[in-house]
Amino acid sequence: MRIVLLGAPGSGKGTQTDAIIARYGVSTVATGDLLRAEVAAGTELGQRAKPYMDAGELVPFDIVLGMIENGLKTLATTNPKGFMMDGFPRDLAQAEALDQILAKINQPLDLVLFFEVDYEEIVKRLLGRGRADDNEETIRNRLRVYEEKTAPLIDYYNRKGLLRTVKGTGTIEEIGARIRAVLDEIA
Ligand code: B4P
Repeated sequence: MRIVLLGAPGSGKGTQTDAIIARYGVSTVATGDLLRAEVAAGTELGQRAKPYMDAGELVPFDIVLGMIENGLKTLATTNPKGFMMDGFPRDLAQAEALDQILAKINQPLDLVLFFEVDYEEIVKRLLGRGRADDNEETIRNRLRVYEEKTAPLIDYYNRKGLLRTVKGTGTIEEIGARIRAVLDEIA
């Protein structure tokens, strides 16, 4: 299974990944987690990424791509059960880069799972979480950036016939059941 989790920041992608990994045995790459690890370790890459993350902006393409390219190739070829991308791609340039990498290794995506959640619910969730980049101003900017750069991917993947939408509100278990209903079809 080769899938992408798509949705606004705070739509619950990260929350559902453990259950997906446990059920389907896929490997995962979460760009937000990788970036936060670089920041915490104080690497040069992390120092470059931090101001963008604190402002709720996308980290520049070269940083993200450099970070995931090798990981993605390894991931896509070493685990026969497949992979799940969380937080990547985030804009059209990243989506096209992902298509190219996967075409080169002949591992096309099976589907893109879109988490549909309205923005007021997201603001409530993220203010409750309290991560360093979860203050209201940064959250609102992340949603603006999402609307402008990431939301066009809904149409991009819909036109490719890959998009499957899951309602992302309700309990974590209810959402998990909706996800299983979609992913069991391709497992
Ligand atoms: P991410 O790490 O990807 O974003 P996130 O806010 O953690 O989103 P996620 O959807 O995973 O939310 P979660 O499950 O945790 O990105 C952070 C930053 O990294 C970006 O702003 C950007 O700067 C940078 N970045 C990352 N990838 C990049 C890329 N490819 N290119 C450039 N820059 C990139 O859920 C959020 C909260 O909701 C949690 O508190 C959770 O407990 C709660 N929640 C989840 N499900 C719920 C439910 N059903 N009901 C109630 N609460 C729920």
